[in-house]
Amino acid sequence: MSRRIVACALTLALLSSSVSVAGIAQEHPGDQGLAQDPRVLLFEDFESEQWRAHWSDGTEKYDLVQVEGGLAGLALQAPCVGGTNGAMDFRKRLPGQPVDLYARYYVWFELDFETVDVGKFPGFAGTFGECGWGGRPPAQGDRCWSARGDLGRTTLDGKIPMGTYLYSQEMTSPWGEHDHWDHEGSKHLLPTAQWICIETHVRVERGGGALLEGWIDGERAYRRTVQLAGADTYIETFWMNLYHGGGKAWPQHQVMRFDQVVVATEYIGPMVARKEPSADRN
Ligand SMILES: [Ca+2]
Repeated sequence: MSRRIVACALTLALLSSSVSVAGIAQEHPGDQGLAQDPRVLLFEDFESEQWRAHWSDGTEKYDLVQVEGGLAGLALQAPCVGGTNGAMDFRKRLPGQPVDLYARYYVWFELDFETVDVGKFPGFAGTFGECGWGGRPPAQGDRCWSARGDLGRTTLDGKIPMGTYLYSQEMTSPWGEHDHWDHEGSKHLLPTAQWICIETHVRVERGGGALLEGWIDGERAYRRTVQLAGADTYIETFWMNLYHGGGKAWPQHQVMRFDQVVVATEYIGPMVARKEPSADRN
């Protein structure tokens, strides 16, 4: 079989097997018990002061703040300090060299949150300390890659474009590719001052081809096949990364919040409400 036919067959197999189904979260109203689900590799609701022990690295200090408006309890607050670029950088190293994982998290931007440059957002990576981030593109056949989230510049009506920031075998510059979600619509424009559910999926084939998918509030907003890396790569980490630039710094002091972070082997989906006890007790 020619390489081209093999590549087409792989693409078809990837697309046909990605039909959206009800997520794991539907089986766990309020995300209760999700942490114990055998399909879940990481559950982080930031309710424990020991939350850093759930993660593999990173030493920066973050605030935990009390939140409301769909979510309750404590959330992680990432400080975006005007005049600087970074805001969040820690990872979960994933066990067992996985190749097919989903990550879901909730994000909240404060009301007048503004970006004036592109930026990095949470997502999966396989950088192995070698390449695939920070202007270190992979050479042909290298195993390293990253498929983090991508932030675009704030639109005139105050929304923030969501995408994938991709280091792959298909990139054409030393810096990652900004691949905005939902090229033909506007679903990828994230509003401020409300919680939004983001989910991302990476499935890597043995030859290094991959399917990338994304959902916003349970609606599919992104799907792409890509030659992600060389053969025998895998998903090394889930990277909680937040960085403004490019070259320009955060334009003002502002905050972003994260909560209900889940990494699992199946589609997770948005959190569903817990059933209230029946009022009729007769
Ligand atoms: Ca929480």
